[in-house]
Amino acid sequence: MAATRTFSIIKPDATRRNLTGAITKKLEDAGLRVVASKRIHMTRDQAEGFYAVHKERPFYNDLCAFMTSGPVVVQVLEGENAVLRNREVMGATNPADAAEGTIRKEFAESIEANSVHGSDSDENAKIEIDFFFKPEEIVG
Ligand code: IDP
Ligand code: MG
Repeated sequence: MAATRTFSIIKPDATRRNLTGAITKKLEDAGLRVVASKRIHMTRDQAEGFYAVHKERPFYNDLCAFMTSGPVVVQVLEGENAVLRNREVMGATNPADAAEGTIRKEFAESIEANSVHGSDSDENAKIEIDFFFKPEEIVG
């Protein structure tokens, strides 16, 4: 099967605790390859645009505040079945429900500060990659 791509964010709770390398190692050990990566401080506009699908959810404002509270690392990951593979290694949204060995089980602080984002479909992966990366920034 051909490799596909997904989009990942290492969130502010994780960069604050210097976990960029530890989380990236988990992604790599899961068979994913980092083909683009940059550390940025998201603007409020970027956070609101990125999470627009959650606009009506009660946690939307807090989530946008959290995602702009410190640096994040946005990444493009490549591998077989990349979206699903990444969702598996991330673990459940709420770390209390996350399986052993997953990133969120090991590192997340709370349902909000849950250390990583990962696209939930191939279609959204493309939209999210395009939101943060120019084609020439991705080197497979
Ligand atoms: P996902 O990140 O596992 O795909 P989503 O439902 O897409 O989960 O939610 C996006 C992000 O919003 C979560 O990763 C988390 O940071 C935050 N979030 C989700 N549900 C809650 C909640 O009930 N309270 C606070 N924050 C939440
Ligand atoms: Mg989601």
